[in-house]
Amino acid sequence: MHEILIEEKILSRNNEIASGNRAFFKERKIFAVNVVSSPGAGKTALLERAVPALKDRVAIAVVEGDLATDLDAKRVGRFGVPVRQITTGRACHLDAHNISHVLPWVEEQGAVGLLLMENVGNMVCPAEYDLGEALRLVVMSVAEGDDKPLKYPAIFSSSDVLVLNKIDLLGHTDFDIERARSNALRINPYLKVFETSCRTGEGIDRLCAFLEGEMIRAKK
Ligand SMILES: Nc1nc2c(ncn2[C@@H]2O[C@H](COP(=O)(O)OP(=O)(O)OP(=O)(O)O)[C@@H](O)[C@H]2O)c(=O)[nH]1
Ligand SMILES: [Mg+2]
Repeated sequence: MHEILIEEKILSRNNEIASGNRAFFKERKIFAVNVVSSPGAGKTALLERAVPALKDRVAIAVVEGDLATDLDAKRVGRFGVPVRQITTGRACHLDAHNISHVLPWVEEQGAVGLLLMENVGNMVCPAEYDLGEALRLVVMSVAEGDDKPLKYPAIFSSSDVLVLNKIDLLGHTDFDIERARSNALRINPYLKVFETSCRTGEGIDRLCAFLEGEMIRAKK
């Protein structure tokens, strides 16, 4: 009982801070995206594709969340955009408080139009923590099994976009892409679903065009 009350208190405090982050982004016309997935589904690989595709059209900044290391920040930093690493230690997710601490850094980067926030690899905890994002994008790779939306519904029901990644590996797995899509849409019929391969680049243009469209729509 005590545990439930403490958790509710933590989440409601998180929601308050997330509202502040959201107001910060709105005021400055920054489109903030929270990228979530299990470890290794391809969040960083997706940023490595999306950043070069979009960076000449919009000023991008990136926040990388990991338990340890700045390996992902280094990978994305190669594309010449500002990247800030948050190491969470033992915390299995980013929270709104983490993000509130990097807002002054975001401000220092000038007129950022797109803030990409890569969450800690985890299909459970990040679902509960609003960061103040405009859009939540969940990545699921074809190596994980097409039943995952049914088994981890919260991350799918709280997301706006589902990216089915590593489609270049489809022939090597028993993953049924149509079953994955229908399982995800059963949990959340509003999900926009994209198929990508960060290895070959397939599907990246479509996803980036969609993100650009959403950015423009949010500015209006
Ligand atoms: N074949 C194939 N491999 C991919 C694809 N996308 C990512 N990978 C590989 O999958 C591995 C994990 O990718 P990452 O981008 O590091 O995954 P992540 O979700 O950022 O992982 P964490 O940050 O640890 O949670 C790497 O070896 C990538 O090269 C893809 O579309 N196809
Ligand atoms: Mg990563």
